[in-house]
Amino acid sequence: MFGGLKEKLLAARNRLGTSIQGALAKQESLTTEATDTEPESSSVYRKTPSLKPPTFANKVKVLITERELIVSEKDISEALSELEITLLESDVALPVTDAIITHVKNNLVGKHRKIGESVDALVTEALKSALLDVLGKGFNLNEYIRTHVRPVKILFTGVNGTGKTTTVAKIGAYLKKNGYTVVIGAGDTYRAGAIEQIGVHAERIGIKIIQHQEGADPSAVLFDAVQYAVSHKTDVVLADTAGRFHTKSNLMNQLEKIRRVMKPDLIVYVDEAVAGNDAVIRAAEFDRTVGADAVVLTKADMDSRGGAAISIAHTIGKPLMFLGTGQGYDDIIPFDPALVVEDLLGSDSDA
Ligand SMILES: Nc1nc2c(ncn2[C@@H]2O[C@H](COP(=O)(O)OP(=O)(O)OP(=O)(O)O)[C@@H](O)[C@H]2O)c(=O)[nH]1
Ligand SMILES: [Mg+2]
Repeated sequence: MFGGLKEKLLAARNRLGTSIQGALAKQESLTTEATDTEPESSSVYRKTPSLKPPTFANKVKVLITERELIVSEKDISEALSELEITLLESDVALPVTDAIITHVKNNLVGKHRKIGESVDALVTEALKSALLDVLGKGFNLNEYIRTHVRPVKILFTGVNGTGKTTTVAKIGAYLKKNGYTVVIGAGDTYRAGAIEQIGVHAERIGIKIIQHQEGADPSAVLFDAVQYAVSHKTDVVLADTAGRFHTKSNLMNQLEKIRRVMKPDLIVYVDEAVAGNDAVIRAAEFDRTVGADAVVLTKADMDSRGGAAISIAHTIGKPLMFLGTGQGYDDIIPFDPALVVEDLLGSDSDA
C-alpha cells in the first residue's frame, strides 16, 4: 500500500536532512573558526562529529549535540521544492501539498536545541506532524454505533464500480465480528445483477438482506430495511445504492429522495484510492450535493501513490473511515492516521 509514496518520502526526507546537515556543517566551521583562539571554551564543538560534506549515503545521522542549530528558509528551500514536486507527483491535491510544505517549513526553519537528537529525527518529526495535520482524526465506526440511537442507518454512495457493494459487505462482516446485528438494504435496483450480487455477499457473511425487484424504487427498499431493523431491534442498517456520477441529475435526485425517506445517520462516500485526485474532486461534489459524513477509499492495495488517501479528509473536511485493501471480506482496515504516518515514514528515524 502506497509503496511509491513511501519511497519518495524517504528520498525527500533524506534530501531535507542533507540540506540541514549542510547548514549545520557551515555553522560548525564558522564556530570553529571563530573559536580557534579559545581552546578551552571551544572544546564542546570540537567533540561534535566531524562533518563531512553531506551525501545521500551517510543518511543524515549527525547529532545536534550540545549546540544550537539554526535553519534558515534558504537552507531548505530547494529540498522543500523537491518535496512539493514529490507530493504533487503522488497526486496529493495542491492545497494539501501547500499545507504540508508550510507545516514542514514552519517546523524546521528557526532555532533547534534538542540535545542528542539527530537531524533525521528532526526532519522525520516535521514530516510526521505535517501529515497528521492533513490526515485528520479518522472515524471510529464502532464508537459511533455504540453511542447512537439504534438502528444506526448508513447510506453508501459513489460513482460506478468503485467498490460500494463490496464495502457494504466488508463493513457488514466487520460489524458482525464486533458484535452488532446488521441488515443490508439492496438499494441498487438499477444495474442488472446488482440485487443478486449483494444477495450472494449477504448470504456468505450471514447477514439479513431486504430486497425488491430490479427496477423498484430504491427509497422503498431502504425504507423497508429500516422498518425491518426497527421491528427486529437490529443495530445497523447498511444501504447499498447504484453507482452514479454527480453530473446525472436524475440519479442524484433519486439519491436525494433516498436520503429524505431513509433519513440516514451517516452518508458514506465510497471511492477508489487508485483514482487519485479524481476521487477527491468527486468526493467534494457528492458532499456538496447529497452530503457526506465520512469516506471509504477502496483498492488501497493497488494504489502506489497514496495521493487520495493523503488529500481527501483535508480537502472535503470529512474524515476517512476505512481503507479497502483487497477483495476479501476481511480486507478492510479502520483508517488510523497515526498508523498510516508510521507506515509511510517508518518508526526507525535512523533508517
Ligand atoms: N483490489 C481491490 N478490489 C476491490 C476492493 N474493493 C472492491 N474491489 C473490487 O472492485 C470491483 C467492483 O466492486 P463493487 O463492490 O461491485 O463496486 P460498486 O461500486 O458496487 O459497483 P457498481 O454497483 O457497479 O457501481 C469488484 O471486482 C471488487 O472485488 C479493494 O479494496 N481492493
Ligand atoms: Mg454495487
